[in-house]
Amino acid sequence: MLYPRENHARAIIDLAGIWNFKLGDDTEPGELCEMPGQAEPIAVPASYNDQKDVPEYRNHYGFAYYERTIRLPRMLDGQRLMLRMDAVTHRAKVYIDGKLVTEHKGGFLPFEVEVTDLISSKAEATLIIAVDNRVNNSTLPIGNEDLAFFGSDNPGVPSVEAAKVWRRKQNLPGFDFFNYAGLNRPVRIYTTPKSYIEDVTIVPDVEEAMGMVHCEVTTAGIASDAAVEMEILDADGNCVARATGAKNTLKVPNARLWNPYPGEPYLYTMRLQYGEDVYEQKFGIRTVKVSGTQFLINGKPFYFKGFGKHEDSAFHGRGLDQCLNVKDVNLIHWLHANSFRTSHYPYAEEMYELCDREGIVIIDETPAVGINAGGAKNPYEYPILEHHRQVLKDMVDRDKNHPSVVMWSMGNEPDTEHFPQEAYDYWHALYEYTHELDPADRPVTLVCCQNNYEKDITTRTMDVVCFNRYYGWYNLSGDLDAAEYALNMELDFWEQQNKPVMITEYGADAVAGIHECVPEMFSEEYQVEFYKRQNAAFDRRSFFIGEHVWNFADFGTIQGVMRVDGNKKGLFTRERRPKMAAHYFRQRWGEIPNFDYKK
Ligand code: GCB
Repeated sequence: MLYPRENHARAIIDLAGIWNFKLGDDTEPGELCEMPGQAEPIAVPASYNDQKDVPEYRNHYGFAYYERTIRLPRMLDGQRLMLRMDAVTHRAKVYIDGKLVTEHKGGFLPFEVEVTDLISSKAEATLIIAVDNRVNNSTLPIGNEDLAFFGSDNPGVPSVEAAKVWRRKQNLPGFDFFNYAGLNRPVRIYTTPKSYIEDVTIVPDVEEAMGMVHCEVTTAGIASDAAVEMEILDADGNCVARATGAKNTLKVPNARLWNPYPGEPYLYTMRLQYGEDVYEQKFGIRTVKVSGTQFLINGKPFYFKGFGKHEDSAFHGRGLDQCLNVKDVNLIHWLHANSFRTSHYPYAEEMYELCDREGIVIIDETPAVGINAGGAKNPYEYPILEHHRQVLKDMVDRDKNHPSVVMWSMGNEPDTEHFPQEAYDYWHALYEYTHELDPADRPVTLVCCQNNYEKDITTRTMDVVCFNRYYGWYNLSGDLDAAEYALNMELDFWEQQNKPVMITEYGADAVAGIHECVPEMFSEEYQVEFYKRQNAAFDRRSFFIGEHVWNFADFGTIQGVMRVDGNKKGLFTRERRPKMAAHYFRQRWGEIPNFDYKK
């Protein structure tokens, strides 16, 4: 799906601002809808949970209703009008003047609906978006349905069955990030001419010094004889290649490649014209390939230095915060990092554009987290496959043109140990599907859970072995000697698989300000020591292609005995103050080049 852009053929009306808001309950709104009672103000885009300090907002369960008036200028008459919602978490029902016009499941990818006939003839219309924040065994991410955490044999504590009646209804996330919900990303109306460019797919390749840019455009709307015109502009706006027709391979002599920073992340622009419509898409010329135990970008072995992140901040929750994104990108440069994973869901499109421009490499992940009941049951019996396929398709469709995206992660920490064959069947079908979906055929992976890696028959078959490990934290807690021993043993196992291997999570909670002479858990010193020991094991191994720390910054989670004011494994605090470990990695990563580190 194309990102909305304004130019002399297209306009955007951004619906950001203060909307009317009202919490509902778990009653499903029908074909018709009106605001359920006295509304309160709410900022869009942002999560609603932290905008008012009451438990009802923070711990809501079910629908919440957003409302505003849309006013359209007459100068847009004759244009096609699209209402686009970039992310409504987790499920949306959209009403115009009280009538249902579309619905959507999945909280991290965009959807849109044509509204030309619904609002263009009127001066104004009322938009209501009903947002459902419930997670369960059929959503991604997964929510726990059986209240298993709460039932027990203790006197006074209700059994699981009794708890279902007695406790208030609530979300029980099967994932370790706060279940922020609402209109988390922009809601916009954009226009196109009635005959319009629907999609563009750009697949770059390089032959000798020649950029070979395969470009395919789909058009739609009122039938037109107009031909698609393609032009590639360099960064100074000069046309370096042009072609006519909906599908072409354009040649760019002496192509300047997109390289991760501090290399040059050079961007070209594909300028498309179709009748009255115009669309411009930036892209980079670069190649990505797995070969033996190496991950090659532009033919050179790349070493991933970075982290898993979250979209998470005070007040905004998971809401788009452009200022924070710029700040984070600058902190990534400050650390001499070169990459991150969009743990555990696709991020806002604006972040990918920043990373294209700033030369930061992305592993793009779906929200498939929590497909794991720790062996208590077979999670592959959950009714999620169809939705998972849809999410993969929508993510690849949305992000396929970004040079920053170098690999797809189909999901995080599924059960691959207790149901090994079921896991293999489920993930392998998706692995093949993802390869089919991506016209550029990027590497595909899943991120493996701390488990008995000898029983897991899935991870070893991915293009890159990605694994999350917490030796010295969740197991072998506090014992860094034992942690080092276990990690080395495991790395020896992975070496036999003859694949590129990277760690996608490792880390220790550190509460900023806790210092100790003898490093113990939760101190900043322990966090540094933990990383020093484990990094030494990585440095010794040539098949090991990257280290992604967990996490870039501290982040909000559900409350519980494992969390003191959220997850504290960040290199930075939630406010982006560096811990000792940030300084340690800044030094370390400053000495590790992007390419040829393991020559
Ligand atoms: C994990 C998860 C991540 C958690 C992390 C932790 O394995 O992938 O979502 O936040 O561990 O800190 O427990």
